[in-house]
Amino acid sequence: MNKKQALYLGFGSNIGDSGHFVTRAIKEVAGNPHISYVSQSSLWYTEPLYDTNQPHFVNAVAKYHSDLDPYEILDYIQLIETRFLRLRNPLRPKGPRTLDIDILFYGDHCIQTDKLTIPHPRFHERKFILFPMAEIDVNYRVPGTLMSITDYIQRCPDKTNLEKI
Ligand code: A4P
Ligand code: MG
Repeated sequence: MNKKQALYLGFGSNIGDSGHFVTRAIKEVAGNPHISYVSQSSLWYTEPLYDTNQPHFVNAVAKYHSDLDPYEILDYIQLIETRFLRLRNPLRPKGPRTLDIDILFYGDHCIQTDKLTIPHPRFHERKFILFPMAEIDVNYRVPGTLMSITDYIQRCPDKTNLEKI
C-alpha cells in the first residue's frame, strides 16, 4: 500500500448555486474511502481570469490525505465533476462551468504527462488558488521548488479582484 500524502484540490464554479456546489463537492471528494478530509479555505468570490466575459467564480481549496495513485485521483475528481453536470465546451475551454476540480499539489509528486501535470501548471498565476492556499498552509513549500505560497503571492502577476465570502 502507498503511504498517505497531503493532497490539495482547487474547486471553482460560476454556473448555478456556485457556493453550494463547491461546499458539497469538497465533502463528496471525502466520500472515497482512500481520501480523508483535513481542512479547507474560505469560499472566495473571484473575478474571472483568461476568458473574462463570464460570471464571477466561487473558488476554494481543500486539503486531504490520500494513498491513491495520482491518476486514480484524477479519474475520481472527473467522476465528481460529471455528477455536478459539468459539460465541456471544446470551443470555450476556459468558459463557464458548474464545477471544476483541479489537482494543485500531491505529496512530493512532480508529474508532467499529456494527461496530468502536478503541481498544477498555472497555480502560480492565479490569486484564486494562492489566496485560499495561504489560508490553509501559508508556509507550504511547493514540491520541486524552493518557494513557499507567500513567495508565489509576492511574485503573482494576477491583477483581478477577489474577496472572501
Ligand atoms: N489535467 C492536467 N493536469 C491536471 C491537474 N493538475 N488537475 C488535465 C486536473 N486536471 C489536469 O481539464 C482538462 C484536462 O487537464 C483534464 O482532462 C486532465 O487530463 P478540464 O478540467 O477538463 O478542462 P478545463 O477546466 O477547461 O481546464 P482547466 O485547466 O481546469 O481550466 P482552468 O485553467 O482552471 O480555467 N477565473 C476564476 N476567477 N476562477 C476560476 O476558477 N477557472 C477557469 C477555467 C478560467 N478562469 C477562472 C477560473
Ligand atoms: Mg479543470
